[in-house]
Formats: sequence, structure tokens, C-alpha cells
Amino acid sequence: ISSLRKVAEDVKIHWEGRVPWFPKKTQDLDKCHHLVTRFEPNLNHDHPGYADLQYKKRRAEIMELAVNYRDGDPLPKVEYTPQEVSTWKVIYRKLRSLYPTYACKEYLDAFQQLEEYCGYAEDHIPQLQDVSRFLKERTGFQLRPAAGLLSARDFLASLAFRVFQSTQYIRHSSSPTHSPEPDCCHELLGHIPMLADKEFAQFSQDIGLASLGSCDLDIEKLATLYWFTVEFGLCKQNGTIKAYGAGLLSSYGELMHALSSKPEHKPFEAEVAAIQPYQDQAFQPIYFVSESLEDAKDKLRKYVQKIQRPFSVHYDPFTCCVNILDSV
Ligand code: NLE
Ligand code: FE2
Repeated sequence: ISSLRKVAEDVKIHWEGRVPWFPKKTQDLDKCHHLVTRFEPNLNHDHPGYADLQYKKRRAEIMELAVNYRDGDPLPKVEYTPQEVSTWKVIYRKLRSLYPTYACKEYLDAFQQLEEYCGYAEDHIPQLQDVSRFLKERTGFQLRPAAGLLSARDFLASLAFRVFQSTQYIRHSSSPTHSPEPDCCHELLGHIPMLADKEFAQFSQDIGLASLGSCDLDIEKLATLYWFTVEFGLCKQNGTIKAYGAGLLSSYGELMHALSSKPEHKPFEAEVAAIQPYQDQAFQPIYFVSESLEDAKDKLRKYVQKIQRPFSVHYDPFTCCVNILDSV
């Protein structure tokens, strides 16, 4: 016991006064909106929309809705233009035909429900409001509009509250098969179906809770783990490998690549995946395959238990607040 106390004291001294601010309630997420502008069409010459002024103007309009959003406001509605709906349609049709072969069972179940109850169809881009209501009933997840790619710390923090930050603009019509940045196709087709699954929702919240107040290095590792699971994860089901990662399920180019013989498949181990360098501009050269979704969840749980913080956090679902328990 005394040596345990010694370790605890060391952790506390190491952290004294240096725990980064973090949100304690959903309202605090109004402060979690730091953008990463790496893929922004105004700044990046390689962006397919870089020379398309009309596209950039439209994106700015939609981004504005997210910037002005505050916790408790109704989720903004976007009237998508016929051109935007036709981009969606190309993507939707193609992916829908691939899902039965490539997507995991949890995804397929939810996707079918979304088509039945939530307006998912090739001629209609679902609204965040409707999708958020659907998720809330299934797993308690809610959506919040995001202006673009967020910092890992802010993005992960929202997951602790079962809040998923979603972009609302759509990718440029010239590159439907793959986009390096999130857009509504990625959120709606990649993330939403998986967030309707109870186990997966818990997995997502676990990463979020582990991130609160963690040091930069741990945030980076958690973001990498998130990348190789929630975004690009593969898992075994009935002896075949299926996709559960949102970045795969929203990109028909990468979905087919991931499940071909081209990339390397590694068995999922949280410690290994957390430090694996990754590719955020093009298709991944490496994917991690879990024995099952449950296996991924168990391994993540064990991993996050080892993260050292001078306190522990507990989410109270009645108040939707995070309580801080001083463990030292
Ligand atoms: N590559 C994905 C897509 O094309 O939908 C988006 C990934 C965002 C991290
Ligand atoms: Fe994503």
C-alpha cells in the first residue's frame, strides 16, 4: 500500500497545476471548437474545391451555422442544392451496393433502420436534426454541428458526453470516392450507423472519457487509436473480415482497397495501434483487424485503465455531467 501511495503521489506531483482544462457538462462543449485547417479548401492548393469559388462560398455559409451554434439550440437545417444532392446520390448508390459484402453486421442493421425511419435515401441528404433524434432514442448519442475538422482534444472530449460533432457541408463533386477531410457523407454514412449500436456507442464514450484532462501525448495516442478503430477499423465476423470504421464506410475507393490484398492487415492490439504512424491524405497502407467488436472494446478498456491521471472521471447519465473523483 505504501508503494502504491508513493506512485500516486508521484503522479500528482507530475501533474500539479498542469491538468488541461476540459468540459464537465455538455454546455462546456461550446468551448470545444478548435479547428484544424490542414484540409481547408481556402488554404490548401490540393483541395479539389480550391479553385471553385462557388463551392468555397457555400462551405463558408454552412460553416457559419456551426460557428454560431450554442448548446441547446435546435440543430441547423441545410437546404441542399440539386448539385449537392447529386454528389450524395453517386456516393450513396455505390456504397449501398457494397455494404452487404463489406460492412459489419452492426452497420447493416442500423443502415436498414436509417432507411426505414430516418429518411436515408439516394435522393435525400438526411438532416442532423432527424438523425440526432434517431440516435438519441437508440444509444443516447446526440449530434452537434462542427465547422470542420476539430482538434483531437476537442473532438474526443465531446464523445465523453455522447455528443458527436458533425460537419454539414459536402465534399466537392469532382472527388466522390475519397475525401481526406470529414463531410456530411462521411458523418452520415460512416459514423451514424455505428453510433446507433449500443456496444459501439459505449466504446466511443470510453475513448472520450479517457481523453478528458489527459496530457498531450496521451491525447495523441487516443486519437491514433480512434483513427485505427472508429475511423479505419476492420473486424472478423463469421470467418471473414468486415469494415466497421467510418472512414472506410464513407469512401468506396478506400473500402475496396482496405479489403483487398494490397494493404497490410495487423491483429488489433491497443498498445500497438496507439503508436502506429498513419496516413491522413490518402488510403491507409495498414489496417488493424479485431477478433470482434467486443474484443476491440475490451482491449480499449484495458488500455485506457492504464492511462495515468491524478483523478478519475465518472459520467452521470442523469445530469449528463462528468464528476471528478480525486483518486489521490
Ligand atoms: N476518407 C473518408 C471519406 O472519404 O469519406 C473521410 C475520412 C475523414 C477522417
Ligand atoms: Fe470521422
